[in-house]
Amino acid sequence: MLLQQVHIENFSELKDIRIENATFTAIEAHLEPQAGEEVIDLAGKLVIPPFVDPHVHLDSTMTAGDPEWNESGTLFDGIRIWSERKKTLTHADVKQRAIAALRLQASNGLQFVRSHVDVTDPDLTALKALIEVREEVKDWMTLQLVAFPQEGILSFPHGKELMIEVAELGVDAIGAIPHFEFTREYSVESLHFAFEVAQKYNLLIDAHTDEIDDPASRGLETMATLALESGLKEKVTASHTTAMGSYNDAYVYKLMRLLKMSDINFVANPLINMYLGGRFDTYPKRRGLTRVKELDANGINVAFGEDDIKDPWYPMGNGNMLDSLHMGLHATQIMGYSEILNSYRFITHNGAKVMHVTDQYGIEVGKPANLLVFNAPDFYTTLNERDEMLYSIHNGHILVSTKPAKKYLHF
Ligand code: 17E
Ligand code: FE2
Repeated sequence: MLLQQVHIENFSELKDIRIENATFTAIEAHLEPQAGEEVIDLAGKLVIPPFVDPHVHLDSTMTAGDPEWNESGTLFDGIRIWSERKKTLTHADVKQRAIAALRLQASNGLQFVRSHVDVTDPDLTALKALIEVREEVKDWMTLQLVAFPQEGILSFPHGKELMIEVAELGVDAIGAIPHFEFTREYSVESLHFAFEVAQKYNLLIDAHTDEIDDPASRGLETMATLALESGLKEKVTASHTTAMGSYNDAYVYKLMRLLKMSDINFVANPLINMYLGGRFDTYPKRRGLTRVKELDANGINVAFGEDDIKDPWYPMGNGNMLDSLHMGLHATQIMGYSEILNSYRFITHNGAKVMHVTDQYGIEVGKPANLLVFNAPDFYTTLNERDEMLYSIHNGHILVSTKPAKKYLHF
């Protein structure tokens, strides 16, 4: 296949891209079509690598309103409502909803997704279903699963045993929820335990960390210290870290040195952080996001996730990473022109780094032929105008194509 005349990642000069045997084989200013080669003339369209969602919950997706809507909009009501819905989960129910959400995500250009899966369930219904889903979708979606102890490791009956059981069942990453544990001591111990399990089973770590507007919630410093001292470093991801939006500047100054030394990744979930955050404030009202701009300026990897698609923690969600990004740029004020132009990295390259898939990711000769084409010349225009995704190409095959709708003005 030959894609003609595209702007790769906003690059002003136009390039042709050749794909053979599921791989990029040439990227040049001009390539002559070969006999029998499929040619797509893209005349000045934007090409970027596929979208990555490094943080979503596919076990709870599409359950919003069942058994009740989260009317308060707090994290804690979300956990309460989900713990009711969890009692009625079946294998088929989880698979059907998860695959529907993944198809929606794929239709919007996602090719890499990391799902947290609640494992505070003695039957592990959701995890067993999602392990099957991971296999069933692998031709069109790279899916990673995180063992997420929603109700705590130390604070849930047999929480530690469950984490070991799921490590043996075959997850990609170990999670934790330090801010939800009963005490600070449990919080610290849960993180030590998560690191021990990850090391023993050679897994990545991705913990919901300090997802609370409480400046005293300091799981992050423990995570970063363990990452540094264990050597797990960039295999570790701190998700949410919204308490950092409430930490004082003197503490963050000190913390930043440790964060840089630790090489850990961050995932912010702008839609959900804005929705759940600040719920106990009157005014001034906090935005509930971590310090994305400052972390990024310090060279620390930050990606954006979608977190929820219609579940007890968020009534909306459509599987489109452009929504997360749009909200994230506003909430963190990363909105200089070149910042907007280059902001696709929060939902592409930075997420690929979180998921440890960079060896198979990016538009370079020799890499798997995965890319998106948008109906605009650059990413600033794409994000602002929500121009159509014309193609999602995966391993050299067209996974999704879109015919732009035509609008008529009758005046
Ligand atoms: N569970 C949790 O603890 N936090 C979240 N943001 C979601 C589930 C979605
Ligand atoms: Fe989450």
